[in-house]
Amino acid sequence: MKNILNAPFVEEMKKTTANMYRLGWDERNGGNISYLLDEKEVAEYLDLGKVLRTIPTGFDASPLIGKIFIVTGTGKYFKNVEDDPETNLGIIRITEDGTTAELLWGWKDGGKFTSELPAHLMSHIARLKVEPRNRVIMHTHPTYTLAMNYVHELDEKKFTHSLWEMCTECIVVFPDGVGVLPWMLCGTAEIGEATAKKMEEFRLVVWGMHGIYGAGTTMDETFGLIETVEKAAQIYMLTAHLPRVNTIRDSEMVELAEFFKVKYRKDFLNL
Ligand code: 2HA
Ligand code: ZN
Repeated sequence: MKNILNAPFVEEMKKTTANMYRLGWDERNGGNISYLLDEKEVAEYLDLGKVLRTIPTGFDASPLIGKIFIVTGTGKYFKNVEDDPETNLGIIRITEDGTTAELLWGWKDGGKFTSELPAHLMSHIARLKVEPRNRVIMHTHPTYTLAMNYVHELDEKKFTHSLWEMCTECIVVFPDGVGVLPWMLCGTAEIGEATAKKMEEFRLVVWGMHGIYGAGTTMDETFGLIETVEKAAQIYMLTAHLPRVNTIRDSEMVELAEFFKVKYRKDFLNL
């Protein structure tokens, strides 16, 4: 059996959480990540017959029965994952009843998965239906994206359009746009269901005045999506109070989308 602390998926979780913490997006216990793993790969590091504990999830995730995820822990700080992954992360498998998680590794202090597990697993279910290669769901509190929530209408067409105007690459990186939810109570099945519904259409979902969710086939893709939104939001916040002299026009966004051959939300442009 290989040492799990050297597993590529543990390394990716360590690097990503450390990076996000350093960017200032994940204060205290803010943010959470879930990553769908390949069973054969996990079996190189763990005895899959050995269950440390079972933890009820409180909701039905039947489409994910048997699936294995590495997940950040509730109350755990991104800041601390790198130095102590076995306390701050856990590897879980969804059992046959669909409502229980078997702990295969981690949370060695008795901890458990993120309070946002409903939003994560429901989003995995939704994304896998439209993109069978989806692996990662990431939630974080990026500073400028959050700031923009307070000064910009929380309307998904207008919000996406403002972001697309801020960087030339935006419409190419997230041509499917950004879904937006109003402020809602977090940690509940309700916000999980609302997020998953948006995830049928979008890989990015803003939680009004809270943060953002991203979905992708790899850690890099998912992080890259959120990073690009955050960069655009930063430019927006640096310029929102100044007279706008220049902008990227809608006709130019069409040129970009067509040149890079991306399927974009035409209805989010004002053509
Ligand atoms: O896990 O970010 O949304 C802490 C949070 C809750
Ligand atoms: Zn949050």
